[in-house]
Amino acid sequence: MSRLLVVSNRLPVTVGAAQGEAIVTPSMGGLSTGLRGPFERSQGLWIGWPGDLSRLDDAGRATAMKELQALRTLPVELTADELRSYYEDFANGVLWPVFHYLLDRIPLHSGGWEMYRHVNAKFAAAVAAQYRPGDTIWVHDYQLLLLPGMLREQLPGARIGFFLHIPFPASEVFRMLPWREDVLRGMLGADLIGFHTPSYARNFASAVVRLLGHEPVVDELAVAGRKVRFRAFPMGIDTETFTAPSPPQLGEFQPRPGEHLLLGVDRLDYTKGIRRRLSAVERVLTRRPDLRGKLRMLQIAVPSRESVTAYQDYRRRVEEIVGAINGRCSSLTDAPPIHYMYRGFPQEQLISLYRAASVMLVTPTRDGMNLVAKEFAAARTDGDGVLVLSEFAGAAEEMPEALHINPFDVDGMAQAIEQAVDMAEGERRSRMAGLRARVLRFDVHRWAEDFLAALADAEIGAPLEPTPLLAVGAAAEAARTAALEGRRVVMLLDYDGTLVPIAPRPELAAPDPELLRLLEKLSTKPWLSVHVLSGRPCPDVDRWLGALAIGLHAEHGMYSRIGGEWRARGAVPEDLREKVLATLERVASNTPGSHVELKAAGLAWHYRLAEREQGAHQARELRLHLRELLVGTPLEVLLGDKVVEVRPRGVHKGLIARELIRPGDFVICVGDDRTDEDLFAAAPEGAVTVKVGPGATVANSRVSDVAGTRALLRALAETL
Ligand code: ADQ
Repeated sequence: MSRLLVVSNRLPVTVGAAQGEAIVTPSMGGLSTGLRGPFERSQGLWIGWPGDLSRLDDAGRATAMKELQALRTLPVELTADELRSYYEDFANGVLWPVFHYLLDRIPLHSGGWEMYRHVNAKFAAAVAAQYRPGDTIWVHDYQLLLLPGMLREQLPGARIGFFLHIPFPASEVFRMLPWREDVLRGMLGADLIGFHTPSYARNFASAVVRLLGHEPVVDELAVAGRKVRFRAFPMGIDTETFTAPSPPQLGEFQPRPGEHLLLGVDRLDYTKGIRRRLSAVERVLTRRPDLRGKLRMLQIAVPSRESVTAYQDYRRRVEEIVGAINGRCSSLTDAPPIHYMYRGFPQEQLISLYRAASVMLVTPTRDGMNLVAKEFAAARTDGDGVLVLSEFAGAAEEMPEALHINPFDVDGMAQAIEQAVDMAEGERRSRMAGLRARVLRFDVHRWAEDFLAALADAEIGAPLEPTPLLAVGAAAEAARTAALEGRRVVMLLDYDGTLVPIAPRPELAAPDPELLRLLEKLSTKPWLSVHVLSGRPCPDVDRWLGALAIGLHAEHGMYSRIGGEWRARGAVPEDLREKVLATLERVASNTPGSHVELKAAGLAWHYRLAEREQGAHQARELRLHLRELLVGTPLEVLLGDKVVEVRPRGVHKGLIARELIRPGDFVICVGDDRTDEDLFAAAPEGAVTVKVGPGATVANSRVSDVAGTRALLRALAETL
């Protein structure tokens, strides 16, 4: 089994000091519980920040390090400056609010980016130093978004997974981030990217296509010749802990007969919707005098990020609202309805409270998943209790039996609380049964196994055998030898992107004098047969290259001119042409920046200048629509680089190549896009096939751009 290297901002340990002695205790969060199995089985290593060790003296430090090592954890120590800038200012001050849609919380001067990058690089160095070939690296969360990309550079062949524990926002929101492209590139260093819900995965795909132009196919992206998969892996909880029987530890919170306990359990965070929740409870008390004295709300808030100003402010405002509501709703006969506690609770007490509550209120304005909702359901071994759940928590997508609320609609939330309190036992039990079945089945162990299994299946990082660069001199020499042996040398060349650079508008890609001179010179060699195979219509090819004595092929081979007149291989029947044209024109008018091209034998819709996501989306829809329209006709749909084409079936560059090549020929094929792959596939054994630019290919060599093709032409022109 592959050794697991887990990387997270924080190590799952607490380093304390008692009587000058360092004590390291494992802290059992959801993540470490879920990973325990694979971590132990693979003798893994956990890399992360151990907390502040500055209070320890030298001896204490040495003990702490030894204990950390015994737990197979590797500390990445951070200075106070690094921590403040990377963790507080950037991760929690900028990324956290943006990813939770809280745009008004983004500071005017968002500092910390440089330090964020620096600390991510520090983590990368720590991981790279531990890495052994065959290891599996699993990076966690928004503090380390750049880490997968940095690791990919240092360890091209490593198996890297990344999981985001918070939402991935809509691309409209994500693109407000000034460092958005760097963040995406960082994430794309992974082989597998996991999110809590399918909608976060969709948001991510949309950001990638809009900002970087990589078009996803279902759950996969092609990035610099690598495959990156992305999909939802909804995180679960350790159900065993929450279902185990335990004696109630409720003290004065034991509900009296006829009393309803409403419960809120959160990290004190402004995304958790605590203030609106409390207002909703007040509204219930005002609207329903019959519930006064029978409704108690217990709000537990565990301290979090206390050194961040926004959290200090939020705490003050929560405490103010608790005071205000209690002031308004208490009387000599009725105790204050809201009990608020600002501290962490031992898990057994939390479980007792989950079991005693009539209604659990989980009302975040945004939450990646929210495990409290799942813990509540798991703890209800009695099958009773009602969950009121925000539709903006990731958990809502998996928990349809909860009462869903919009946390911004305080009135609606109050109605849901009333509905929960009044709900008949039968309905409560049937809803809870549905919730529990799913929570118990998809627990945190299953989550970790599913992710790691998908990561084990992923095609690893860098392509194992990258296409080698073309050795121009050797290729020219091989051609010369073949010619001396009396063999014919056949060159099949694509035009746009191969002989000339891609131009923003098709009419701007005319050949330059150097290219014409080279082709001219090659055309005079008796042992050489040169052909240009283009996707362009005849008039373009004829106007630009018609004066040369070489073979010309337009519209991917629909038209050919070999030493005489242009000859057609087929045409689109008139009635179909009209139908297809109407469809393409409708799409073009709905997609600014795109246009329809009428070719002699086909029709094409180009979208290179359209907004990327819309272009890609329309291309997908158009392809599906056209395929349906063209079933049973002699036409087919062809996808090129930012173009969708309709043309007679079966005519492609590969077909032309097979017509042109005779046994014994020495063949050279050069091309840059998808249609040229047919050409490469048709080339005989021993041929020199050259892909221009990046991307997957069946060609046996590669040049990086048009200059590479020109170098080959020059070498051949000069060789003989
Ligand atoms: P959090 O924002 O911390 O996690 P959540 O998923 O609810 O949110 O997890 C909170 C955990 O803290 C729960 O296990 C809960 O029991 C515990 N807890 C809360 N209040 C407590 C208290 N007073 N005392 C003791 N324990 C308390 C982030 C994301 C979430 C995502 C998780 C996991 O923000 O959306 O679900 O990571 O990926």
